Amino acid sequence: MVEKTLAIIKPDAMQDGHKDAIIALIKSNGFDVVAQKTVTLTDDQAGGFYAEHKERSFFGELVKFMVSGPVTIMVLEKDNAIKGWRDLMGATNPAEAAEGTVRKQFGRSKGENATHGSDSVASAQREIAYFFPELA
Ligand code: 3AN
Repeated sequence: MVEKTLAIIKPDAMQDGHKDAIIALIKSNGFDVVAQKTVTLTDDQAGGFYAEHKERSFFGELVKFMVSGPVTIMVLEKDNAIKGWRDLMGATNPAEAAEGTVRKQFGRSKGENATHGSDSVASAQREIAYFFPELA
């Protein structure tokens, strides 16, 4: 089934100059980029986006990192896009991610791990509507 998912190139990968390489990898894996914008998030935007993590010990650190520089936010479309993008990103911790994955190639650490991807149909719908209300 054709699905949409939300992808974010996080501040670490943007600062390290990996944006174009990550988008090239996304496209060469058959995803259509149906929306794209580059923005610097506010504390409120980043905190609202990661609201499900607000009780976790790393929440403050995560928000601080996500507002530390520009991010590129995209909506990707493909058959089984949600799992496909999670698979292409690799494990949360780049040190544990499989060879060839985005996080293995471009992530710095478990917290600064290059990209975000929606983890379910419900998350994808919420996250796409959060940043691209016109697509919801
Ligand atoms: P994923 O992004 O692989 O779905 P989650 O949902 O466990 O991973 O975590 C959301 C985000 O929180 C991660 N992408 C990462 O940036 C950050 N994060 C997760 N675990 C840690 C941690 N132990 N320390 C700092 N940041 C973390």
